[in-house]
Amino acid sequence: MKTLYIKNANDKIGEEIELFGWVYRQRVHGGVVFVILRDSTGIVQVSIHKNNIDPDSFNNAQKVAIESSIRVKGKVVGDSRAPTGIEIKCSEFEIISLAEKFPIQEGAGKEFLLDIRHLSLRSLKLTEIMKIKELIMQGARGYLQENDWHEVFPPIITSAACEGGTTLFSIDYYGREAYLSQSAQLYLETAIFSLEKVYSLTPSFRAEKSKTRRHLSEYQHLELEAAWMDAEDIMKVEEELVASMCREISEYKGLERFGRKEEEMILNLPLQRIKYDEAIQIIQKKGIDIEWGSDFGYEEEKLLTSEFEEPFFVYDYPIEAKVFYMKQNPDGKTYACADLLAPKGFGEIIGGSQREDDLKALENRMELDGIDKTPYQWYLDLRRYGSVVHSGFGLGIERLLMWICNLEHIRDACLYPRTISRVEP
Ligand code: NSS
Repeated sequence: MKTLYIKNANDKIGEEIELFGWVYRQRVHGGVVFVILRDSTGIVQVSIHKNNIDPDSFNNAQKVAIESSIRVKGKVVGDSRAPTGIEIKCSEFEIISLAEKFPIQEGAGKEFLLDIRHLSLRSLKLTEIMKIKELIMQGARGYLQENDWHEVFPPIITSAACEGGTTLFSIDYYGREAYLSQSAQLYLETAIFSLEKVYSLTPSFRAEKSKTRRHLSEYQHLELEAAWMDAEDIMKVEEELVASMCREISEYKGLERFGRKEEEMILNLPLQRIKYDEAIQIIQKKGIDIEWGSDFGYEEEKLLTSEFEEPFFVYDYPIEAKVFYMKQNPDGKTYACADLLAPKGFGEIIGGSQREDDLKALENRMELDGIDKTPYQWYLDLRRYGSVVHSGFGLGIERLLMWICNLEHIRDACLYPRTISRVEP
């Protein structure tokens, strides 16, 4: 049915073409109707002249409502006044489905737009964001393939918490309690004994009580886990992966609408690294009373990251700030872990660490943290049968996208944001 997309119309100047799409704008100007046609690849102006077209087509164009689906035929001409520099001089205008009055008007409120996300996601802004999301994943997959990472598909329904009990969603699993996955990490750790370098892209679920501009209850989680890599090795992987994702979109024209320049998406490796101790000092100097030992909240990260222009690592967090599975440093106070933080207030996009590979040390840490070992027997087995130095990390795709597209709120980084106050549509 459809053989040509709007983006290809640019190469067809002087030719007669047929396009299918939706009415983005329509205005009548004397004997001419101007319709801005939209499809997945962009917009183009179509002019319908009363004197050059059959009366039915002209009537259709006159009455067509925004978001109606249409078919147009016409000659492509260059026109510097048109939004994209070309115009279709229409010879046929067919309404495929006449839309009712579209409920979204200029100046519509944010909550209303979320209530009708199924319609508001047609906006040019959200369309670009979704394309950029797809492109950064292409960049990631390119890197992962080139470097021999294996994709695996871990379960979403789980029996053991990865990131602590406070953000777990529990479900009734045939009368037993099970959980929605917070992270695939523990399962990925099991897979490194056969595949060595593995990754997965899965939804992760967090029953986040905090209502900030960067917390979702469901998000896309890209996680990597590798045998024979220590904390230092995995930081290199993290920065190379993020650099590949950014490079993939650096030349993408759609970035401009978010105020991003191509060169900002070319990261200078190695990325800067600061120790947790130094990060604490920076935050304290800015007047926040934070003690050594706390993890950074939204406000602290905002202050800290406002000092930086590019993503940077904060490493060696105190044990009390992080999670039981991490490898303890010889100082006995910190973990061999690192978070990657996006600059200018955006904050954490990656959490990663070397893992505790010693059975006794891991059991000891779980006891100290008051964690019941029963549901983790399979996880502990990994330290019983051929344990190996290994590391991994998780990258929140929407967090990265939020930084890349300069988004005010993380909800615009997903099709249907799930937050503490929203599960519809
Ligand atoms: O909790 S993390 O810091 N780490 C983990 O889940 C590890 N088990 C991952 C691993 O090593 N395989 O989450 C990782 C990232 C974090 O840096 C954010 O970018 C993102 O996941 N994240 C979120 N994004 C959106 N909304 C929420 N609530 C959220 N929580 C974490």
